[in-house]
Order: sequence, then C-alpha cells, then structure tokens
Amino acid sequence: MVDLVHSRFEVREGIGWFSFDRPKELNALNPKVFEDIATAVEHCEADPDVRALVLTGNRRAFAAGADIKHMASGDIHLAAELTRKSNSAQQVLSELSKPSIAAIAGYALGCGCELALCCDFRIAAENAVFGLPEIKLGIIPGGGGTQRLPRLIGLGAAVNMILSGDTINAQQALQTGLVHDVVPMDRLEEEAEKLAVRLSRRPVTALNAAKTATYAGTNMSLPDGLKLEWSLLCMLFGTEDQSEGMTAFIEKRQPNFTGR
Ligand code: CO8
Repeated sequence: MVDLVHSRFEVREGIGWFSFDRPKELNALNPKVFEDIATAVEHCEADPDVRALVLTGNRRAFAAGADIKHMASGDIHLAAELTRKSNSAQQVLSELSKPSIAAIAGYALGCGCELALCCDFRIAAENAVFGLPEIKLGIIPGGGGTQRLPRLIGLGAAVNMILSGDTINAQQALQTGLVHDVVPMDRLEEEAEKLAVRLSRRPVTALNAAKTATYAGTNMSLPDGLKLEWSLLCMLFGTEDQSEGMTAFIEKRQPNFTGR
C-alpha cells in the first residue's frame, strides 16, 4: 500500500491498481494528484512483483481534467508549475517498462483524457465521454494532447476534437481508435483485470522492448526505427525467455517465462 492524498493505490496479485479519488470534483486533477500518479507509477516500476498497472476512476468520472478552480486565478507561474508536475507524472507513466491500462468510465476530459493517452491500452465503459475541451476555457491542451492524440487517431480526427473542444462518446472513441474496447460498466474492472493478467504472463523484457521499439520508433525516421527494432530483437536472443518461448512452442506446451 502506498500512501496517497487524492488517490488510492494497491497491488493485487501482481497488478497495480491506481484510482483517482476526488469524487465530488469528478476527479479533477491538481498538483497533488499528479504527485500521487508519479509515486504510484514509480512504485510499479521498482517492484518486480508488479507486472501491469491499471489506472481508473469511478463510475461517473475517470478524470474531468485539470482542476479549473485551482487554475482560474492562476498566472504564468502557476501554469508552469502545474505543467511541470503533470509532465513528470505523464513521463513516468508513458515510460513505464510494464504494460499500463486506463479503465475509463464517465468523463475523461482534458488532462484526464491525456493521462489515458499515456497508457498502452484504453478500455471504456459504455458511458465514457472523451474530450479535450480546453479551447472552451481559452487555453489549449497542456498535457500532451496536441501531440499524442494526432499520433494515435490521426491528424484529422484529433484536430476536430482539439479545435472544437467537443466530446465524443465511447462508440465514437472506439471507431477513431482512441480506445481498444468498449464494455458494459459492470464489466469494466473485470475486463481490465483480464487484460492485465494476460499481459502479465508475457515475458517482461520482450514487453519492454516492444514498448520501446513501438513508441520510440514513432519519433524516428524509418531507417532509425528499423535499426532500433533490430538491436532490441537481437538483444532478446540473449534472454532465457526467448529460449523458453521457442522451446515451449516446439514441445507444444505453455511457456513459463521468468523475466530473465
Ligand atoms: N475542475 C474543477 N472542478 C470540476 C471539474 C474540473 N475540471 N470538472 C467538474 N468539476 C466539479 C464541478 O465544478 C462541480 O463542483 P460543484 O458541485 O462544487 O459545483 C462538480 O465537479 C460536478 O460537476 P458538474 O456539476 O459540472 O457536473 P455535470 O454532470 O453537470 O457536468 C462535466 C460534468 C461536463 C464534466 C462538467 O463538470 C465540465 O464540463 N467540467 C469541466 C471539464 C473541463 O473543461 N475539463 C478540462 C479542464 S482543463 C485541462 O484539463 C487542461 C488544462 C491545461 C493545463 C495542463 C497541465 C495540468
């Protein structure tokens, strides 16, 4: 158990569960919540028993964005400090070597949506609502939305969301590729857990290499990306898990990966 202020975090059977916990404010994100996220993610990174992370909220909101009441009378210094905290949280989350899943019910707006974009997988409940409404507040997304969203769903769909500030529902998010799956609300936690368990059985070094090659590759030229992929693949031939994975295939049994 990690001691947090506006969030909860626990590890259950190898899966780290982080929940936003400001229900009255629809889990609006303040500097303390960003610190909570960084603390929990760093715990997941450091603890070899944690094999996957799930980020979630409650039935009404994943997170309705940065706390507008905190920002309303803010100046440039407050904006710089807030983005420094949110960037730190997003960096550790997006660079986590283990798989991460955002399990989203209700509102995922602004910075809440952007945090979900930092996860590897997004599963939405049927009532989920996504949006980057910052433009309606006289600002623009400040948690990576203008960068990660176009890379994920394409320029046209992202420009539509960012410039209009309008929200989309779970089915529209599925169609644009913003989420991987839409499930009934009552099955959200169960489906996130099933995915986390499935991923946690994969070989950890190969998982990390797959994440690095895929994400780092999107910011590289094709030749550089191919070189990165090649070097990571060759490195994996130095792991016991490669030998175990291929041997298990030949012996027609399930592999027993150890992470070595
Ligand atoms: N910040 C602060 N409080 C919030 C927020 C928020 N983002 N969202 C909801 N709340 C509060 C409401 O003020 C209300 O509190 P109270 O009861 O004290 O008045 C309570 O949560 C419930 O909200 P509503 O009564 O409004 O509930 P509705 O069901 O009528 O509406 C909505 C729900 C549609 C989600 C509505 O609350 C809403 O539009 N919220 C704001 C969404 C938004 O604009 N989010 C983007 C914020 S900006 C951002 O995320 C990026 C900022 C850039 C800086 C990046 C670095 C961090």
